[in-house]
Amino acid sequence: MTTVRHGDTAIEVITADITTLKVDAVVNAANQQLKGGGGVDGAIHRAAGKARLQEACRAIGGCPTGEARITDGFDLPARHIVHAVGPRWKDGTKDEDDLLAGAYRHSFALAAEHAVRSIAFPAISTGIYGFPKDRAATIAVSQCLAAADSGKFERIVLCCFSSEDAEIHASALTREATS
Ligand code: AR6
Repeated sequence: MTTVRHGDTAIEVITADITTLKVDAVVNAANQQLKGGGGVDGAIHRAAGKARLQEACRAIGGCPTGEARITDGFDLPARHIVHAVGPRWKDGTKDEDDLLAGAYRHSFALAAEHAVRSIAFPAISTGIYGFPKDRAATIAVSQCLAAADSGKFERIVLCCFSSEDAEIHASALTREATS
């Protein structure tokens, strides 16, 4: 685990299954339809309880790429799920960077509105959506540092699913936090 303190916020990089984390909110790498899918989305839907989470998502209706929506956490240890829709990677000229930054920024804004003090993110867009991992990690870390500057969060967790991903995020975090 790598932890960097930034103001009053601890930013951590860990390797874990995000569905097990005891934080106020976990972020889901969702799709525009909020319908559930594979990857971390499937894991979150299974662990939260498919029927109730799907019903809550259906009531919301959908979410544009680069934004986020919030539901209850249902059977998760987390109180809330923030459903963030990252971009599909195309060639880097289709606004992918800004859309990914937007997914993080909207997630933090929604979380703050719901008095969330601790929040965990998966590496949005870097699985099925194919966003290059280093580039995505730099964007994720920049948004975490900006959110830490707001003073609204005690703990921000970048929850990686492999030690290789954790190394990528840890080096982005130490680099960006000291630059
Ligand atoms: N805990 C933490 N991270 C995980 C977990 C888990 N349980 N499972 C996977 N990851 P992906 P995307 C990591 O593909 O690229 C879905 O079908 C995974 O290793 O889940 O944003 C949605 O419905 C990777 O690092 O999300 C969308 O259609 C990261 O989570 C689409 O996939 C994100 O990979 C979204 O694709």
